[in-house]
Amino acid sequence: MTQKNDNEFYGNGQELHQTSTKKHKKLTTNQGVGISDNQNSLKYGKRGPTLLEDFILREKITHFDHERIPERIVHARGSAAHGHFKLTKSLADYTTTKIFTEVGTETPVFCRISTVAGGAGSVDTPRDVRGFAVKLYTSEGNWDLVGNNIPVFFIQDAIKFPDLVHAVKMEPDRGYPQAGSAHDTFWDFISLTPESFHTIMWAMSDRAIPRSLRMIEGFGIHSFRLINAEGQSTFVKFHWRPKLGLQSTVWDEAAKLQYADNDFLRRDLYEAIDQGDFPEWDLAVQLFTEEEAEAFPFDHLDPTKLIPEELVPLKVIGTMVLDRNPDNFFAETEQVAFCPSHILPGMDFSNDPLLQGRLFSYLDTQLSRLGSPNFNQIPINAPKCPFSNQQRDGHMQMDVPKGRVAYEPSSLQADSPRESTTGFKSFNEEFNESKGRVRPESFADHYSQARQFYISQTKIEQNHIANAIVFELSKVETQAVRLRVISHLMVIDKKLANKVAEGIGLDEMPSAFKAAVKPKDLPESPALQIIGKMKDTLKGRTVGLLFGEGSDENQIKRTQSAIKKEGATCKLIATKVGGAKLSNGKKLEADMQIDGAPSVIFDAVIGVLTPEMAKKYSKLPVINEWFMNAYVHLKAIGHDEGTNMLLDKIGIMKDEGVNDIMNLDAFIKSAKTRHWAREKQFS
Ligand code: HDE
Repeated sequence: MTQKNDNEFYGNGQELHQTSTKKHKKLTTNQGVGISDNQNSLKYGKRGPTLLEDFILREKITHFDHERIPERIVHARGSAAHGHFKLTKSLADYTTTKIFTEVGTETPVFCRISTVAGGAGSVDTPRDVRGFAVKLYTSEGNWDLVGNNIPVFFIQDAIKFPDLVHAVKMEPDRGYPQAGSAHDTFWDFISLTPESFHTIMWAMSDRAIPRSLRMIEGFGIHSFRLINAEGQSTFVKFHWRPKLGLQSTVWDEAAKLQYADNDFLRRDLYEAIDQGDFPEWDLAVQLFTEEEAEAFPFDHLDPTKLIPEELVPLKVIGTMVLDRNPDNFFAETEQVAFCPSHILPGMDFSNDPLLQGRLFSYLDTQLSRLGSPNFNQIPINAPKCPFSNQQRDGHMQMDVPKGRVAYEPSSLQADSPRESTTGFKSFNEEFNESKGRVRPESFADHYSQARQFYISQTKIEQNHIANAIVFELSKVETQAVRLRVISHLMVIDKKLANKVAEGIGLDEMPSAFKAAVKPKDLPESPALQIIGKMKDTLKGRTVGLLFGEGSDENQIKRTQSAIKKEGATCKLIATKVGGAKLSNGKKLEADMQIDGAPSVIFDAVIGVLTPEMAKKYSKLPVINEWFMNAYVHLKAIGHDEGTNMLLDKIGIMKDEGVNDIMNLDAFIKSAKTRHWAREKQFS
């Protein structure tokens, strides 16, 4: 009996894909040798041992064994997309860089958005800062703007970064918690690091639990320099502003999303782009001179400080659109190598000591992660403009340089690369300083902006911040750490400190931390809110519509098309994915089965149910929970007559967020926002 007959005999599946009529590419080894059997290894006898000679098996298994590369030490979990950036306003007075002077030019980009603390396989929705890294493949080389969704950072000096990261990552003895800051080592470090408290306010706000990666801001954090044709420097801070506005989840929703869908944010980004709903961000700059900076009530080189928009307004200069999903997650999203040191002629760094440390770290990290100084040759990292120099060889060299000259200066080869007058030039900064391990006094005020952030929030957001700190400290087991945190909060805002103390059941307040510099009362800055930046739109959002046996097709279709008209998606949900028979006898398929589609994954929910089905469903916990969670998470609920009975039975109170879908306009209006007033019932 031949081997082919054996395969047929055992029915191992080979015959299934051989029946396909499509013309396939030939399956080969990595050496291009055709493979005739990819189902059975080479054996001595039918039931005998596998032979070492089986080069096909060995090649396949060896490659598989080496498929993983070290994940990023931070920002390991990320999602990315391709797109482009288009300049709308020239900054020619400030810089020579073409990306900021050639209005209308479309520059390809690759943008990766990540969590910080968790591993590559961790969930999408823990409370965490999000990385917002953009690689712009400009005509003058690659520019990487490697930022976060929060405009400030936890520490002032790069030398503290490994400690911060070790503190937030899972604790080294027990290996948990994964991807979360609610544990002793993080808060121990934070409570001993006063400079971190401004960023803590942001990290405890709803910015750290976004609804969608399409609805977050991005910040370059540090000041950079723009250099014009005369060699003059202007400082610049970069901001990405989402066209969809800001939107976050509420904490209970974020926690429940972890079991509902580990990949919630990744899926949301992928599906939006896949269906042509391309996310866009405006790029805005804050420009200021050295002299202006000297008059600020803080040091702009301190990365724990931001420049309020009220002090230096934002100027929108262009737009980024993400319009193409990666073809391959590993080749692109995993292998993309961002480095803040990748800047262009006409730009330069500032002396922010955190930025200065990053300029070393990222190149070093790429060498260990990607394993070779030739990581720039991987397609996702390669510039899209010509590049050439005399660097040679190394692991995985893809290039085949020609000629005998691999040095510079040289005279033997006319076309060998030379220096150019348009190449990168550093800003000519003068120093008259002495060497030392020092921190400037101008970095010493750690609380004024933390307070400014807190008082600028709406009452709702202030409550969320207090609740988040209570949650985190309740997970901290060491009382001394909790007390130390509260002693810092007392410097920021006494009411906040009292609220947190009450939330964790503290009988006696600790004394306030002795701040090195007495905090100033800075004016409120509404631009720091999320609620104020929510857009009154349904665009980019998803509504879940529950139907069942006997539901009215007209009602479903009418509702679906009204939602679609708003630029939102409507997903049909039923108790069986095969759907249900409608009142007109037609079968309607569901997009999702209710067990796999809890209401946390939707922005609003609707029920179209007959009174009989409503009665039956009111006994099902999964359906009760569907509507109740939507209500608790402050989402709009739309109902017909049948569903109305169900809502009454479950005990959902009617408010302006609960609407009869006979009046679809009212439902749509209510679905564009969250119904914050409900929170009072739960506090
Ligand atoms: Fe990073 N950071 N970082 N970071 N960072 C990395 O580089 C580092 C900091 C940020 O999607 C690493 O390729 C140091 C601030 C993003 O691939 C590593 C310091 C900001 C990403 C590294 C900081 C960031 C990283 C790990 C303090 C916001 C993900 C893997 C001096 C402005 C990029 C890698 C991506 C990744 C070092 C602080 C943003 C180890 C030493 C501040 C968005 O090199």
